[in-house]
Amino acid sequence: MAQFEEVSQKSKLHPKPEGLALQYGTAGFRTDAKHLDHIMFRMGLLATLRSKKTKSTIGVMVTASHNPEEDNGVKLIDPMGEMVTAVWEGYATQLANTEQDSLLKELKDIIEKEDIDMSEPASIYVGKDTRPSGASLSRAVLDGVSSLGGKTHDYGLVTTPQLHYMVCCCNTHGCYGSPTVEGYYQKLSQAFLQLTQNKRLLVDGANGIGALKMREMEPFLRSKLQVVLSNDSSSGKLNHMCGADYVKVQQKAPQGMNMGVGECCCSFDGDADRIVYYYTDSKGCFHLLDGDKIATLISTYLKELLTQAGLNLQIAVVQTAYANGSSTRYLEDVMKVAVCCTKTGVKHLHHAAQEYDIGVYFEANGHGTVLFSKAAQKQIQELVKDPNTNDERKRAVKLLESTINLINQTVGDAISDMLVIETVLAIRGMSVQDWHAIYTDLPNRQLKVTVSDRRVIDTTDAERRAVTPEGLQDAIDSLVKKYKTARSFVRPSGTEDVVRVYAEADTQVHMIIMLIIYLNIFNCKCIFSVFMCRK
Ligand code: G16
Repeated sequence: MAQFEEVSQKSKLHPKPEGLALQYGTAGFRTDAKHLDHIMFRMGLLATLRSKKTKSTIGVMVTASHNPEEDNGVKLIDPMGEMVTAVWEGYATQLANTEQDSLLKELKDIIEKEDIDMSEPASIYVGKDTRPSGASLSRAVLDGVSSLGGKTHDYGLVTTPQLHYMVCCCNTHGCYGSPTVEGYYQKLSQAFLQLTQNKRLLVDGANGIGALKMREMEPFLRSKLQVVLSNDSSSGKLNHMCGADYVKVQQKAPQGMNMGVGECCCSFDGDADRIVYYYTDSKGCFHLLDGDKIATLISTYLKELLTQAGLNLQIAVVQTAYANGSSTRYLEDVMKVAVCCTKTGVKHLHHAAQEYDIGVYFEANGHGTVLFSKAAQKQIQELVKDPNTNDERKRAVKLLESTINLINQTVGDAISDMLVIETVLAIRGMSVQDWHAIYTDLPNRQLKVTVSDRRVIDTTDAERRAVTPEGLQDAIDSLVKKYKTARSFVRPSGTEDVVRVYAEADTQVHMIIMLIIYLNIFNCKCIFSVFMCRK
């Protein structure tokens, strides 16, 4: 077939380094950008097959999100804006790792297994973040798509959530919004303007795409939100001493931000799909409001509105093992909402959240959103139109309706989440300090440790227990039982070549002792300082 002839020819321009093997990890492929050209070409091929199979537009985002600037990566986006399914993640890994001379065979195997009609058209949306390697890598994606006869729309520089949104808009034929960056700004800003009063916020753009897009969006917000942007991409390095991952892991403010006492601040990550909030008090203490606090704030607000509107919809919060124990206890015991725990990776949280009328999902690192089932949205819309609804119920249900429009339901979105948080704080008349005081986090810390092969660690129970290597979990258990409310786990990262270690305990001192013993268990180098703890 002529199509395969073209794949064969073009693939020679994107050769796979022999022996190199990469895995479709927590959020796609990620590694040093110089190893990725063949992966991009092949993901262009795979996205084209996925598009033909689903008869829908598929997204390909070239980004390594929170990783250092030298890395890059790629994520595939399914028709409704969600992450590609696990089966296709498997195909992605197979296709990425097959040697050059068996590429066509591998491609044909996928076509046969999935019974793909190759005469179907294919449409792929492509986007990239601001990494210098993004331009040539996204050209490799386009090459892959065109060699299988697919059509592309190259959006150029966009945030990851913007591309997810665009894919969903296209496949719902405009029902979710217009598939343009301007359409995204208009949808979110219109909902925001209906909901809130004038606010001021310090935003750390991580020297990434989120900063550029925030600037573009500002006119749409008509001064209702005065954004003071730092790490705005004009000079500093992407994610270097700034951004949501740095702030969350280091538990300190980013460099380059001029924070006044008590001022409300937030940080995006490198592709603007995560957000964390923070402030410094009059004693100079830094206070972090991470994904757990965000989930609590938003779910409390939604629960109140449901009660006021008289709607009987089930609301649940989805977390991961990284969720602070205090947040889980608060949600279950005080707020009485269902809480469930999944493996790390928004793809897992997203699927769990789809099981509820309203699923609020946030990883502690600030990656998350809220999903409303179709039935829940229908009930809300019907109640808005019902002439017999009294004023209090009408107000509540209208707020719910506008909040839905403010949320990017396709994936965690720093810009959308920021607008939701600002709205909730304004409507509930809360300061960032009031929000922080809802519950007190247990002292906690996350470390990255390097080991020779992180894949020797296998986990179970939503990554809360290590199955291998033998003896590791026993060592953790005997350590944890010495301290009150202590909890700890270890898991291999799916985006970096490190092992992540998490510990929390009733006091800062206990938590630090646990981590020091941990380092002995691993007998390896700690990348981040254990002692850079909060005051
Ligand atoms: C990605 C995923 C997140 C995950 C994070 C870290 O975030 O989308 O769900 O929490 O990686 O994953 P791991 O601990 O496996 O390295 P991002 O913002 O980098 O795309």
